[in-house]
Amino acid sequence: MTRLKRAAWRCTAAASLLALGASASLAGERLWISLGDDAYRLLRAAQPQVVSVTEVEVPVRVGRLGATAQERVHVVRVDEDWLPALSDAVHRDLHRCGGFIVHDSLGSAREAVQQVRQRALQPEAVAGSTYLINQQALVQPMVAAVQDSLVLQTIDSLSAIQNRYYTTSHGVNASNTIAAQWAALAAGRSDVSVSQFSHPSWPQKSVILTIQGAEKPKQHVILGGHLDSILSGGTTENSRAPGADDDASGIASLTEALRVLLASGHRPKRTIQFMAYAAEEVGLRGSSAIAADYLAKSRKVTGVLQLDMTNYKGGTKDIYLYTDYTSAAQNDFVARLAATYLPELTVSTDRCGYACSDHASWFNRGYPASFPFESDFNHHSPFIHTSNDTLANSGNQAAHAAKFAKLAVAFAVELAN
Ligand code: IPO
Ligand code: ZN
Repeated sequence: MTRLKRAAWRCTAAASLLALGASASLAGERLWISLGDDAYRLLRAAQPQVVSVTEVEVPVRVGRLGATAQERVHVVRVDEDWLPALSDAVHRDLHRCGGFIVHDSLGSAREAVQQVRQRALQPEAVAGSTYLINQQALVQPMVAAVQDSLVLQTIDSLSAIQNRYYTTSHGVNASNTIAAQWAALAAGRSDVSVSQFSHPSWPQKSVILTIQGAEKPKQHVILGGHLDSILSGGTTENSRAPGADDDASGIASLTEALRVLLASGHRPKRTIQFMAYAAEEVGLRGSSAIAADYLAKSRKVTGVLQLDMTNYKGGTKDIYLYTDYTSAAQNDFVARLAATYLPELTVSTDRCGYACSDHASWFNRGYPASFPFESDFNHHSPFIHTSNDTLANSGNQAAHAAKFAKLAVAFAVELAN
């Protein structure tokens, strides 16, 4: 990573445009990506030769009353090296999530964005669940058993790793560490298995824990977060990217939900899977590969919950449900879960933009998805993608992330029964 590049990336939009220009010479891998309008206009400003080969209008939901806005999604070919700067510039300068999705080919990119549009236009299909809430006797004690101190421990241990980038040895070890931690929680349960999903074009594996359903094993309830971290400006073997909030917090919330669920001995009707995705920061690549695999195998998915950043309480409310690229009916269910099991908490909504996190990988393929988040868009952790995304900068607490662990266990048990 040249010193010039690092310097350029730390400045204003103009500089990041400059950085985009400057990096054109250093040809990384050429990739097909899809990205939202904001990111596309910024990219074009820096790389006028970049032209979208396909664009679609996607209606996105605003708020919980069904109002919609239009978002234009583009398919372009880019130099892999440009992506971190692009994502940061969109984030910093347009206050939108610099989301982009990496695709295997132009064909799959085109197909994916057409699907996004179709997906957004078709009426909500409620997949196998009536979204009834009737498991109080099971869920109440699990919610009460959630321990903030254990959530804190997981954030502390994961963020102590040098970085969890998808191509570094530390990133590979982080995946193995989470797989071992989850396997230890599942010890003695013959109905529970842990596997690592390999990705051919990079070394970091995704981790999948499966609790086999007792009655409807072919129907899957999926709870996920991403295990990788990134340092904006470019991440190498020795970069320091603690990612305490982005997204050690989400993995910690999931791990505590998993612990109380397994400790209860409960055997769900449907199969429940906990997933720690690789390579989210570089275009939702891990979750895209897994969701594409499920679609190719026509696997039934009853619902998906994404936890990406749960521990920085920047907003006035406790839980923010994001309404774009998520399912209105399932979001309503999640809001009712919070009202039922976490009545002391306040819930609101916001919008985030295209490819904001791994829920988009499932939603864009037609699966119901929800994304409860730590804050409204303008008040999320300002430290993400820096070496300052530490537990200390989240107040050395995990009380906020523990709220999402409780919501996760309620979501898993209610939807799986
Ligand atoms: C992110 C998620 C939601 C919102 I609102 C703002 C920012 C961060 C997400 N894009 C990311 O970088 N995850 O790793
Ligand atoms: Zn991130």
